[in-house]
Amino acid sequence: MHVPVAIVGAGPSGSLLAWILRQRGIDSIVLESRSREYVESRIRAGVMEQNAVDLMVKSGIGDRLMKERYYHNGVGIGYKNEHHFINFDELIGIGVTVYGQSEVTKDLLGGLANEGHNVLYEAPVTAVEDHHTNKPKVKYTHEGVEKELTADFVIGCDGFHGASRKSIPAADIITHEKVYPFGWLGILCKSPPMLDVALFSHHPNGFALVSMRSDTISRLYLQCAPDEDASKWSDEQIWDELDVRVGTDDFKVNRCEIFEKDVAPLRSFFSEPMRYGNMFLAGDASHIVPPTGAKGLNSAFADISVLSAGLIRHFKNDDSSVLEKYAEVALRRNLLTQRFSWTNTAMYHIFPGSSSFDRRMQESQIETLISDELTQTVYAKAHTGLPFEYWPEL
Ligand code: RFL
Ligand code: PHB
Repeated sequence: MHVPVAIVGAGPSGSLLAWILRQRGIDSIVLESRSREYVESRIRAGVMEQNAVDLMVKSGIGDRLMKERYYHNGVGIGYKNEHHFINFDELIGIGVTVYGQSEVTKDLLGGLANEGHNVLYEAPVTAVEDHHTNKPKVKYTHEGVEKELTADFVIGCDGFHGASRKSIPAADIITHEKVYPFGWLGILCKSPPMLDVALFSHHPNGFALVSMRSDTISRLYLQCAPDEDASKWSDEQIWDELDVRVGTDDFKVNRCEIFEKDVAPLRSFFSEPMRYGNMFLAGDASHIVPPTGAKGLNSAFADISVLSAGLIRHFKNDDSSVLEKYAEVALRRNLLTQRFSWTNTAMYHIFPGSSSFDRRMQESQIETLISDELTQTVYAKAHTGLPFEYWPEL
C-alpha cells in the first residue's frame, strides 16, 4: 500500500493532522498502537491556548469545544496562603480555555470515525525506514500480522516513547533533556470548580494546582516525589496537604469523592532536527515540557498548524516552501515554549536540597509577578501562547 501521508500515533497531534488534511481532501492513514477507548480516556492536559482553540474551530471540529469549554480571563497564584489574580484579558486582551485533552481526542477521533477515515487502532509501528527516499517505509503489526506500507511523507506523532524519533540514527539526532527531581500527583474528583480560575500555588511543602474539568469534575495536583506511589496517599492525606498548600483564611478545598489518582514525572526534552528526510516529527515525539506551563498539547497543535499548512500547499499548490521551513519554524517556537515551561517550573516548585538563598530568590520572583504589571504582561503573553507562524488554508 502507498499513501500520500502516513501518520504514526492518534493522540492530539496525529488526529488533528489527519482531520485537517481530510478537510482538504488529502488522504492519510493513521496507525495507533492502542485502542480508541484508551486514547480517548487519557486525562493529561486541561488548558488550551486561544490559537489551539481557533485551529479546532477553523477546521470545523470546534462546536462542542465552544459549547462546553470554560473561558478563563486569567490565573490565580497562591503564595503565603493568600490568593492573587492575574487578569490576562485586561493586560493583553486574551485569556485561556479549559477543555480536557480527553474531550479533544474524543472530538477528533469521533469526527474521523464519522467520516470513515482510515485509523488503524492496535497497530503499533515497529520501524520507519528509507527516510531519505521518496517512498519512506512504515513497518507495523496489526491483528498479529506484520505489515508495511510506503508514503510520500511519514509524520511521527507517536509521543515521547514512540518509534518514529527512535528510527533516526544516533549520529543524526541531537537530544536535550532535563529530568526534574519531582512529579505531580494528580486527582480527579466529583466537585464543581473550586475557584473561578486555575490556581498555581508555591508553598514550602511544594507546588500545588487547583484546576477543573467540568461543572461536576475538578482536577487538582500536588508536587510529589517522581516515583511516588499514588495509591499510598489516602484521600484524607491528599485533602489535608492541599489545604496546607492552597488554603487561605477564606478558602478550603472541597473534600469530595476522589475517583482517579495518578503520578506524572516531570521532564523537559527536545530533539533536533524535527525533520529527517521525508519523515517529520510533531508534538511529544519531538519535545516534552513539564506541565507547569500547560504547553504540551498547545505546542503539538502549533507544530500541526505549520505542518498541515506545508502539506496542503505541497499537495494542492505544488509549493513545498512551508514544508521546507517546518523544522526550523517549529523548533524556534518550541525553544521559547521550553524556556517558559522550565522557568515556570523552577519558580513554583520546591527543589529537594535547595538552599535558603535559592528559596528566597524564588519568593522574590513570585512577589515581583504578583505585584508588577510589566512582569505580569510578559507572563500573560507566554501563558496565553505565542502566535502560530503558519495556518492551514481551510
Ligand atoms: P501523545 O498524546 O503522547 O500521543 C501519541 C500517540 O502515539 C501512540 N503511539 C504509537 N502509535 C503507533 N505506533 C507506535 N510505536 C506508537 N507509540 C506511541 C500513543 O498510544 C499515543 O496515542 O502525543 P501528542 O499527540 O503529541 O500530544 C501531546 C500531549 O498529549 C501532551 O503534550 C499533553 O498532554 C501535555 N500536557 C498539557 N499540555 C497542554 O497543552 N496543556 C495542559 O494543561 C497540559 N497538562 C499535560 C498536562 C501532560 C500531563 N502528563 C500526564 C504528562 C498535564 C499532565 C499531568
Ligand atoms: C489541568 O487542568 O490539568 C492543568 C492546568 C494547568 C496546567 C496543567 C494542567 O499547567
